Amino acid sequence: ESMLEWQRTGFHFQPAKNWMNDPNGPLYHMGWYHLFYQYNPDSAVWGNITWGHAVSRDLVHWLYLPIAMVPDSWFDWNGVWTGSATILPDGRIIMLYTGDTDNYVQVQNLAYPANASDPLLLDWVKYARNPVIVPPAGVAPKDFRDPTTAWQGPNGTWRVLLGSKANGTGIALVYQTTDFTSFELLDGLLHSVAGTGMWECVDLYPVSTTGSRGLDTSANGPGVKHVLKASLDDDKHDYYALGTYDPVADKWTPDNPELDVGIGLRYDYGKYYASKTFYDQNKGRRILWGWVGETDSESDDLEKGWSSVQSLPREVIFDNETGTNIIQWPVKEVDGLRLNSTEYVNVELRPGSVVPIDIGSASQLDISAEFEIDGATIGSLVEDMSTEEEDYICNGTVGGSETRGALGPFGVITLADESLSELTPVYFYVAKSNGTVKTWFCTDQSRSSMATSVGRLVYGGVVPVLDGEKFSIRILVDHSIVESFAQGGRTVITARVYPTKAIYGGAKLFLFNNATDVNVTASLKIWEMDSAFIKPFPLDQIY
Ligand code: DQQ
Repeated sequence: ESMLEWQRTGFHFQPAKNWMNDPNGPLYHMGWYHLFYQYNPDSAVWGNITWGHAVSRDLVHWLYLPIAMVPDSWFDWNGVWTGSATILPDGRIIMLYTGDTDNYVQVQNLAYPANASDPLLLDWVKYARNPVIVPPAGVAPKDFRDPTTAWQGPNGTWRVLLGSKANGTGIALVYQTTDFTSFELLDGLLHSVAGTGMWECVDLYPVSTTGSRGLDTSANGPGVKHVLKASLDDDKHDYYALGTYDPVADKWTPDNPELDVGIGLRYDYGKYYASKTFYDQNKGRRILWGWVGETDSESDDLEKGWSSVQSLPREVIFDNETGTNIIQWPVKEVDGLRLNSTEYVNVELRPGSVVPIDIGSASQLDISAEFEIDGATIGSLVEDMSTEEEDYICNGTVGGSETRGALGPFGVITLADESLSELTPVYFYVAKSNGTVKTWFCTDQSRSSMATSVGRLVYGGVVPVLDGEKFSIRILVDHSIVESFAQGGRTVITARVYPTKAIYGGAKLFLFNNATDVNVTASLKIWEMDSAFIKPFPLDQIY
């Protein structure tokens, strides 16, 4: 057993061994959630990409199935790359994926279940006349990939998107089909943003502005906005924007051009990429999966024998309160792993204080915390505050938890050892600028590990805090991953951290307030989390 064994997670999806990257073709079918994923069955580094496959009743406990698709045809000889599922109104399942051909051309292929009445969808058939889409004129053969779930336009035909780039501009091309075997490229583009480079894993889906239910991918009309997401190959982050999709012109227009795709909001300000949503027709919600890679070294991954986890599946809805962002929240089934809880009410955090929260082992937790600054509201704080901190930002090497300002940072210290030689703080920092306040939500990895060659970045993004709201965080701690949601999921940060001492029973939890001018009061509830069952499906006992 590797010394690094403790880094395996308790309730995040990961294969038993070897390399994983993007989530692929998630869907719900006959009582089972299916997750496919980019998987190298031979090694803990990227290569020889197949589609790994696992199923779950509840999105929490998973059973591995045999690999669904391997590179065995000229049209995917160098890899069965990322793709998406579409469930047709008659129940048929369509899988479209990118194949890297024997000649290193990125083409789009069709696959479907050999037996659609098999709840496990064990066998997949690749359409004999693949590919169904090849790079069109003007698109480079290595810049054309990751078909989306299809949606139906008003004329009844189906549309899918593909991502690409043209002279440094990220673009989404729209194809139209009736049968999923022949496709027509529509004129113009769904959307493009200059300077954002190659768009991988684009996603387009409707969200309701009038309710909290998820929408099937073809939904449109009044009370609907569309999220467009692209994974930027150049900076390896997933960016989204809210906008309007015109299904006749096949154009998407951002609500706010200054927050367009790739230059505005991110799904996650930490380690998170190549995400994909699907509509869960079982529970009427839209669920987001994302790939959380490693930030240690490749040799560490080879020693561990595995690399990457999937984020917790998150439900996505439109934020009716701000109107400017989506909300992401772990699916409620995750709450089923909560074991014993401990509650703390009104813990006083004076400027410069660190307060231990004695809950025993802090390596598998669900933490729900609320903070108040001197009992004040955001509105009154702006009035009272004299200092201007318009330059504050937590990102890269700046704005770590030791950077002190009038109203921040304050928050939770996760995965710390007793002496605080290792620690991963998750916190707010309230900065006044031009008569308004900007609240930053941050995770500081700079002191998270005594190990060498691990990532030490500070992650952060701005989070909307409305007048009258407290500052709230939910943090899921799972050995080597800290997934944090601010203000009910308006801003999210996922960190991979590799402590050497803050492991198992050596992992502790603290609260801290490093603001210079204010007292902060914290109330929190902490659950110890059970591990999920993630193991092979006992196929031999059934078939
Ligand atoms: N990963 C796949 C590609 C996709 C990239 C290859 C994103 O299809 O563009 O493993 O991580």
